[in-house]
Amino acid sequence: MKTFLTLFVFASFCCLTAHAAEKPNIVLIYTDDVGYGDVSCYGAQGVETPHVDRLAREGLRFTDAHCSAATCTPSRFAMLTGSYAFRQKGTGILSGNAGMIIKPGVPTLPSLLKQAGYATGVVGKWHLGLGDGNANWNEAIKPGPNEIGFDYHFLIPATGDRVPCVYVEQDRVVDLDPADPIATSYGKPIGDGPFGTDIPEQLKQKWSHGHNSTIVNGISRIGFMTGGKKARWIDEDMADVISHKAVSFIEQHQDKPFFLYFSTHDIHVPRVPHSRFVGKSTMGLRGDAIVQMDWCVGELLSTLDRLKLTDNTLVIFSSDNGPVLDDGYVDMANEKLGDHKPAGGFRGGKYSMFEGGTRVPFIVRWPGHVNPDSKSDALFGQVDLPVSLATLVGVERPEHGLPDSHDELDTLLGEDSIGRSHLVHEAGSLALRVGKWKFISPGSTRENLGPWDIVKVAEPGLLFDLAKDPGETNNIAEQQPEKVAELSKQLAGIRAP
Ligand code: NG6
Ligand code: CA
Repeated sequence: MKTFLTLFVFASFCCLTAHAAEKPNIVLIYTDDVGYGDVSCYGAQGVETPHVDRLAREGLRFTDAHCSAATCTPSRFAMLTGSYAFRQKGTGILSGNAGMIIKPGVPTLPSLLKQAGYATGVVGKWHLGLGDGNANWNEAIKPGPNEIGFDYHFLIPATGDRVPCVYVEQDRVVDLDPADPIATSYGKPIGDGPFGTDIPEQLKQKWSHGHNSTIVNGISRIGFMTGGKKARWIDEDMADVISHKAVSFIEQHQDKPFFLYFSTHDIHVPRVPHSRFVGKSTMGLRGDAIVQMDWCVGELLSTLDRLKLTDNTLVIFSSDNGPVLDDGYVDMANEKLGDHKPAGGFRGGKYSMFEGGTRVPFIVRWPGHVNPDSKSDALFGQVDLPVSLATLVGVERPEHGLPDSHDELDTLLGEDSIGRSHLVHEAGSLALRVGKWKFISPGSTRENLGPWDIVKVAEPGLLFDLAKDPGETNNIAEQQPEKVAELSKQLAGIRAP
């Protein structure tokens, strides 16, 4: 009996300590349009990213991890809901006045962590819509992040290049003067102008395609807005503003487990870094924006160090889609590229079904739990984060929701070198990865990094053996009709509700 009791006490103690260790703080750093090759630890040329490199040196660097889609909105939707975006209509790139596409009540990454007692916050780019589809920017804008599991938010509502160019904190536009109300339009022009179309030569940064409507801070945007003059952001200060908010969130919640989803504006267009970063790369503004993004990472890491939270914080670094060069502004991204390979040598980038569209940097640091300076070639999808992190913190997968999120906690921590057996990539149509095989379904996709060429994908689709041909240069669909049929059938099965 005594031995049994001793064993019981010992076992309870072990469980308790193990349990405590399973509730690290979680900081998810999600960058925008950062390609596989855009940070030094993945081979960048012409720019240095010491803070991201520190994460890799102290953690696990994935070589085959993917965002869900080759654009922002569907990738973020999948990462937060554990559901591929193709399952829900209206999850493509959203306008700045779209309603929120994650329905309150659906289990999400933050709602699962909240169940485990986490304080949850999102700071930075949102682009999942706000309000009911007819947002009044002059009142509380609901539903928003707080209705789907976040306790706190400070947001760039859509993107840096879309109106409204204001921050939203806890459902309200920051610094809004009620005497100067905000209106937005994505159809008919509103406001007196001049617009980007009228005075392209007088703009701080000229537009190359789209982005020619309301001018804010000397830069014309997608969409029209009036009012909110005092509330409008200054692009050059954006990295400082959001890093400061993220640091405050960490400081305020240092005594309990917290989850911070820090979503940078960098390196999305318009690329207008603060003057202290200008010229800090050899690649012009796109490279300088990478330096600024890395600085933001450094701000968070040094805050964790200062508060002695580094050892008990799981940090994840990744990106929402592959790289792009000319994405609508004349910022010389192509001209100043030099030898740098934004997609790390993979084919395509943002908007593409080829690997460059979704294969992104993905780094996990958790001292004492993830081996430092290690590498994983396992197949991992960001769509797995909700269920994997729920498992980590001891929350069971709910009965409904998260249909595509697998428990890949062991992969995330570097214990499983294979990872997912299959993974879907979205970019208009769909692609399927199964082991070394990559099948791209018929449709069309983009080639190059802007300006683009369109590649028509004829029946029965494209097939690549990524083990032999990581650059997807040799389509072997004709030589392997059975494999194509098998993968096409498997994709149809996944696609079915
Ligand atoms: C495109 C924009 C592009 C970018 C993208 C969204 C034009 C011509 N292009 O429609 O600049 O804003 O949408 O990027 O307007 S994402 O990273 O948020 O998905
Ligand atoms: Ca993006």
